[in-house]
Amino acid sequence: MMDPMAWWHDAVAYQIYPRSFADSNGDGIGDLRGVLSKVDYLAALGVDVVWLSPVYRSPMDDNGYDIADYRDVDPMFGTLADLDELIAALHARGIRLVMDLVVNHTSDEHPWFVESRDPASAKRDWYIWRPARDGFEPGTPGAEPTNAGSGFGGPGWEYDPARGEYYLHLFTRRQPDLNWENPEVRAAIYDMMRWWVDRGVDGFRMDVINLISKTYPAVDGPAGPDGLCYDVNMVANGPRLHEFLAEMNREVGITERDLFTVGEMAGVDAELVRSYTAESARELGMVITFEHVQVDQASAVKWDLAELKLSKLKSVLASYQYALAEEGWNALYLGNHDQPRSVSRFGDDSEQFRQASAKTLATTLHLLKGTPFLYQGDEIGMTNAGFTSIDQYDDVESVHFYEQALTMGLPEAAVLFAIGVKSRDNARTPMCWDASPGAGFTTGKPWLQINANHDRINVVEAMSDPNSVLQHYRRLISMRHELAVVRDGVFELLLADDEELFCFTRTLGSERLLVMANWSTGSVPWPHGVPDISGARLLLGTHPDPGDVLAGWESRVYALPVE
Ligand code: TEU
Ligand code: CA
Repeated sequence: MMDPMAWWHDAVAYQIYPRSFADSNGDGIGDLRGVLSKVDYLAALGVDVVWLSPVYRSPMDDNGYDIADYRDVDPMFGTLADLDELIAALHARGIRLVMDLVVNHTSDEHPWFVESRDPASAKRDWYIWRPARDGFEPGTPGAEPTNAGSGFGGPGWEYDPARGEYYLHLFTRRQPDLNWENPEVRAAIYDMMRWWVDRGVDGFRMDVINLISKTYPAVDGPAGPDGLCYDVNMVANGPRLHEFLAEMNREVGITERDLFTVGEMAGVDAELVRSYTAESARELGMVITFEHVQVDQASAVKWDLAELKLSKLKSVLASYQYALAEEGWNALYLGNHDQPRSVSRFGDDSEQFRQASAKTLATTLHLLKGTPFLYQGDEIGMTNAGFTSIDQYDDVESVHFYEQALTMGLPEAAVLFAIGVKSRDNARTPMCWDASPGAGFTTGKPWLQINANHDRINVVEAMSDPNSVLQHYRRLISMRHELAVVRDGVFELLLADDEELFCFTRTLGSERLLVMANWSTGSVPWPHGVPDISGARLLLGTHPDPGDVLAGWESRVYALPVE
């Protein structure tokens, strides 16, 4: 059944990183019973969908993005029965559950991979195996089949003595890439997806899904300083990607069963996203893209910091709004478990501006066309971790980078600074529920240090303040539910070159919204070049008594009078 008014067009999704959300048994690690204890909180916030980051059985080399059993819950998080209970508890509150689907790769402990290491086994072609480079002794330096780098640094190939060949791993060496060219692999994955849908899940967030069909692995790519090629475009969006996505949709019944799908895709632009999300393609519902979270880096390397230019960010976001205006759909986000905290990165996390900037970021994002994704903790304006020593970090990406950078002779202070700004651990510190020593997250020792500011920035505090970031999010979420113009209105960017103001309109028939957001700390006089607001109604604002100047980090949403 094709639905031009898909149910997720006025939905807001909330991402839970279970390890850091709520710990029910005091072992310092969040778990499913912890999530269960917070379903009323989610219902009160008003979100429609929960995306649960992986809870499958895993050796946790990449915090669960390395799966050893797709059909079981890791004991660290609980049991399948707990998950069934969570699905029921969410459904009882009208909230859908979307599972993280990590099928570009498995864990090296997955039985498929264990079997595949035997060249005589039936699963020998389930992963991407290649012999050593011509003229090289297998397992010696430089013998890797190509110079493909892993997403977390170092070679993307690992030699396996048992097999006498190399396997491809675009992430850690404990995350071997599945061979999607093999129809048996695809059938096994679709079967597993149907199993989850039959269990009651409402859709999937698909990890690095544009890597399943690879343009590679045949040749060397342009090499960086370490001789390796890290360019995702060398591997992403392979020739069979449309075919695989359409097949998955058909075989799992994604469109028929009205399932929510969001594919994560690095290395795409707005035109490509339209091709994957157009209804007629019957592939995906929407795509998590990366261009807008790369505007503050100076090269393809995320640690290579650059100043954020608002005009650049606006032009990227607007390019998706325009390209997907007629067909296709946007996933909207400023933060997740892979990105720093949005208020520290795009806003201003100082005492003076933290709340206003968190609200203004939210206003801007939630008034765009698409499905907003709210990452746990952003609704209370949680900040970056503020770690200063490598010992405080856990993330495999940060730790790898630290080791590599020091080996290459970079000064430690600069390396720690870049990690402080960009580490994924910034967003992975425990959710702050209250001001107690364990932040209401745990009664034990948390797996990652709790933010020092949790005495001020926590849910209890946010609940008691009618002007909190949390209350602002509740209003934004209900606006999306109530106003068709928020869901369907045509987007138009105003003042594209302005480096302080983010302004746009949304228009649907005779309804028109004007969003005025000051993304700077300074006061900005009301600009020329925006529609006249005499007779307009202020629907939402961050500041009391709005005047003809936009205060630092002030934002407003107006309903313009009908002509
Ligand atoms: O992330 C994919 C991805 O592109 C990451 O490499 C991302 O660019 C990086 O984390 C930014 O620093 C997905 C998951 O979201 C991530 O948590 C996993 O580690 C990765 O896939 C491998 O499964
Ligand atoms: Ca626990």
